[in-house]
Amino acid sequence: SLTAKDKATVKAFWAQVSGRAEDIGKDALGRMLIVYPQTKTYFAHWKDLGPNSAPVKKHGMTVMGGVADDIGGDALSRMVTVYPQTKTYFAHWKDLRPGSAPVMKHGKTVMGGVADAVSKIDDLTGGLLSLSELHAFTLRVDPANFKILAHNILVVFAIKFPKDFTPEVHVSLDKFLAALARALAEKYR
Ligand code: ZNH
Repeated sequence: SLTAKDKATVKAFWAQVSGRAEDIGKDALGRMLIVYPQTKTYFAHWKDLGPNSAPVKKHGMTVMGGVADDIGGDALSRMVTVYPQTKTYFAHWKDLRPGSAPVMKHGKTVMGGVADAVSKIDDLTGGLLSLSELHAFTLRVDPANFKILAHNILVVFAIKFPKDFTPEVHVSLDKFLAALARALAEKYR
């Protein structure tokens, strides 16, 4: 089960990867407005367009939040491609190719669920009961698929964050995603 050290490692990794995307977004937006002043016209309704102003930081975070969401889209794209049996659950979508709009959108939803789970790491079973209920009774997803998705999320982390995804982080995230899968499977029994 997840040790205190695993929990700390998962939280730190999460803070780093999500936080770093946001930092990059803030800096990039601040720079754009200075180096290409014509871009300011779109943001004329903001009171302060300085590189460290609140609206610039906030919108930079929004922009890069979208990039962080790509992790989920990439993981889901990979899952339906590498494990085609997982496609059956998404047969109602028109386009299941890697990177397609519905796949990327749902990847974002799933990563929202994972982010929520990080915040509930001390009580995953209790925290995710209604999501488990949804998967068990409404969506009827075979819980074996939770492991497959977890594997794909790990692969995408390894690709996107090769430096931060050390073997130690790998172990803790693997345990966390397994615990998340068990929590999602709770209502199946
Ligand atoms: Zn899931 C949905 C999460 C896994 C399938 N999901 C969903 C949602 C969420 C989630 C949040 C939304 C809900 C509402 O709406 O309310 N998932 C999740 C998570 C995980 C998962 C966190 C792990 C990690 N899923 C999964 C899998 C599968 C699935 C593995 C299969 C394969 N989901 C699903 C579906 C849905 C969902 C089918 C529905 C979609 C639509 O809408 O169409």
